[in-house]
Amino acid sequence: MAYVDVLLFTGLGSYSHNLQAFTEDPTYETRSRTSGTYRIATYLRDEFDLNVEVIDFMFSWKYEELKEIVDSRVGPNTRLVGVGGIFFLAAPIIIRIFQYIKDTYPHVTTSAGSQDLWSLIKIPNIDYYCVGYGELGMKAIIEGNPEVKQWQMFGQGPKFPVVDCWENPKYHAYPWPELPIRYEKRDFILPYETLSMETSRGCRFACSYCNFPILGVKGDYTRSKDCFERNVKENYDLWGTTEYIITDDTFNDYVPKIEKYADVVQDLPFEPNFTGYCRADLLTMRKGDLEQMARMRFNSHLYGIESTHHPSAKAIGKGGKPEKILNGILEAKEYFLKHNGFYRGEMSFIWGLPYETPDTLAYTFKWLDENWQSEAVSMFPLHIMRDNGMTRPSDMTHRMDEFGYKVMQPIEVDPVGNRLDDIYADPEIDEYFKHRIKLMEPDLKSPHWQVGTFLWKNEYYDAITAFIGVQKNLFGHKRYWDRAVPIFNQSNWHGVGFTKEDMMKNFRELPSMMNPPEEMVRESIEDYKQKKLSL
Ligand code: B12
Ligand code: SF4
Repeated sequence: MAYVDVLLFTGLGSYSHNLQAFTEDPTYETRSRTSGTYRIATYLRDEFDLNVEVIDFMFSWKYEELKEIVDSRVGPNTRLVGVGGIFFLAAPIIIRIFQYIKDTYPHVTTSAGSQDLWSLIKIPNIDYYCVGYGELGMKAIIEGNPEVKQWQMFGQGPKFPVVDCWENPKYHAYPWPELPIRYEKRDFILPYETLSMETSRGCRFACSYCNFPILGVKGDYTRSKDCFERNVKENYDLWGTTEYIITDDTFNDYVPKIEKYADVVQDLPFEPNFTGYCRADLLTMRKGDLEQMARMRFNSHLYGIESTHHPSAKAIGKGGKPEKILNGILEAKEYFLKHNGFYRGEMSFIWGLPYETPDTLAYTFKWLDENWQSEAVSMFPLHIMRDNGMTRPSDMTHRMDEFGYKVMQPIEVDPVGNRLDDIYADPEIDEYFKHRIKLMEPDLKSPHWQVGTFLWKNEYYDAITAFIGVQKNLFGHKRYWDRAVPIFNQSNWHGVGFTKEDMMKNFRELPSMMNPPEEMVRESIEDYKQKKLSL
């Protein structure tokens, strides 16, 4: 028996994770690892010298298999079983396995961790819900003396013991120069997989719609050069890793930060590739960004453009003239292709910002269709989160009036009704998107709308028309075939063996839309599961 001190489950929910809210069937949409739970495992090993094992792809397991894992790992000395991740985690299979753990191994502490309580709260049988960057919260849980607040939904009903690492300064796990994530042989990392890592926690800016809790930071919040170098070299030596997602909310916040990692990368005996969020205004207008980013081989960029209409972008705190920025991005693309032979860009937009009209959005599509073919585009209807302790508010949450928004009651807005039927009937739209759009159709009775986000309305749009606009013009439109894989989704493709050359293709040239063919994901994850089960 391979008993462990701490057993942690994790997995990246995918769009079909909505399905997992109803069924226990395994899903095989993505084959990509996230970093947070591995980071907690590394921290616990370093801090307490514990035997900590991570079980990944948890939405792709069957209950009986997970039970086998639990029975073979949880012994008399096991201290904790946890679950963590970045999105909704309360799938029936997770709920059931924690019921089993509590019933069968009552001596074991249970914990669930994520950045938002929202993702966790529906999992019963958890002793501690840990919210935020969780290292110090987890340390206190292991030591048996965490500071807990008893949280109640709307101040009534059952109480949940929450270790709040956002609110409680004692548990602020930032700024930290050491943020290593070490994988182990029993993680079965494949050489072509993408791993995620952080280079800082916190963002220098404070955009009004953003609900990341560590904004407007001053001073050095970055990871040390040595820690970065050690981690990248170790991953290459042990697993052959060259592909990385940098998970910072803005990677290129200032030049010396990029420069210090570029110095490391330039001297490596191999060529890694980095992917992540960067501010396009800085990349295109600030001296040094482009050169240092290319030197670091930060070759895939996700730009939160949000709007091509200057008054809209300005209203939410995104500076710079959009026209100049867009042209600058095209120049950046040329620069990367010339110097590094690879570039992927994704522009992300929000529907429903102040001053945005159907005409300004039509201009956005015209520009994209003419200039941004075969690169990635994503669009989201504006979300204005509520401030009720379950989700994180933004500046906009508290100043909706000033931004021109009203809060509507469900009765005051037209439901989706049959307004998307033309997409569902269109033979030119891929089944994947029909399915995804259907799954995502706003259900105003759901907790998402009841307690998560506001049902907003401004002069031209409301939350529902913005949702419909996004689907009709992008994901449910035939122009999406000309788009490339969104930059973070590249990790799913690499995870089953697709190459960098493949990632230069658009969806007409790839075998499936958005994510790699499900059979390939299934085969790869099943292989991982078999290896785990036979340990
Ligand atoms: C990378 C990323 C993605 C990638 C993931 C790819 C990949 N292979 O990892 C993709 C593209 C899939 C993605 C998509 C989306 N994303 Co995203 N994404 C991120 C991002 C930038 C990094 C996540 C990360 O790795 N962070 C670094 C690690 C160290 O942090 P962490 O995972 O939170 O881990 C800490 C804690 O959670 C905790 N913890 C973790 N495990 C455990 C376990 C235990 C037991 C305990 C106690 C604690 C604990 O401690 C960890 C260490 O401090 C975050 C922003 C951010 N900077 O975190 C947003 C973020 C997670 N995304 C977010 C959102 C909203 C989305 C989308 C919904 C966007 C959209 N509108 O479509 C989609 C959702 C897709 C879906 N499947 O449903 C929100 C989630 C908010 C929430 N919790 O509800 C975040 C936080 C961004 C934000 N500022 O709000 N995303
Ligand atoms: S949207 Fe990006 S740049 Fe703006 S505050 Fe949030 S993390 Fe920072």
